[in-house]
Amino acid sequence: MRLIQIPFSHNCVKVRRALELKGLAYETHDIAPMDRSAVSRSSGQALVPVLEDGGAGIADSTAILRHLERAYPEPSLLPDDPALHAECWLLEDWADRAFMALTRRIAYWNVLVTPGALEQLWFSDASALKRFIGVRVGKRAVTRRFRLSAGRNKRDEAEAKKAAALALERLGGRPFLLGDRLTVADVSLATMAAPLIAARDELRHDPAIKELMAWAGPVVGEQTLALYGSLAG
Ligand SMILES: N[C@@H](CCC(=O)N[C@@H](CS)C(=O)NCC(=O)O)C(=O)O
Repeated sequence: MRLIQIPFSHNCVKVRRALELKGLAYETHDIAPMDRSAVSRSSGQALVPVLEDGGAGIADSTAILRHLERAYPEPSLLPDDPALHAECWLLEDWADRAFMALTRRIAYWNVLVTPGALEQLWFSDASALKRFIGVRVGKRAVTRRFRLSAGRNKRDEAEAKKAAALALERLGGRPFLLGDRLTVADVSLATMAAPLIAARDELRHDPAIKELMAWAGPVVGEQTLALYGSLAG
């Protein structure tokens, strides 16, 4: 199995966590964020993650998790009670919709306004010249692609506080969203919320965000925490 990915992409973190929790062996092929040729060749579209598992590359993190549950059912990342499976996928989807694009914008905004952060994230291995040009082109591309602005960030931060409070209400102090073990819903919520670790101090210190990050930490793992944490500036 081969995962085509950008290591810090939260959709890729989501798939890596599912592969690890299922104990599946896999290789990774890391792409540069601005070169999507390997992704297109494998899956006919441009977004990561893409999982190659025999046939054509499978795109979309949720489609990949569904594939893994079908092809490698044990250990299961679904609740024991089959009656809860649909609810589990519903929560998995809610976590994606509520947090995915939102936390990416928030984290990228903080990266853009923190000196040196984009260099570290995208160009840590590049030559000085490549880094100099790449950062300028990259900043413009990210700002346009995700329509980033100070006003948008302000609205996003308010939305993140609301979404985090809702997630905590659903968790209700329990360790899992559903049943008594970790499921795809928890994996999705934790990984989609995780980029908030790289948000501005004021947002990170919001009580709901803090509590959600404390819950998400063990689910996303130390490496991801450290990676996002190092971008916080
Ligand atoms: N629904 C897809 C979203 C994939 C996605 O947005 N991937 C991001 C990386 S986190 C990407 O490749 N973005 C490039 C772009 O949007 O231009 C999934 O769940 O995998």
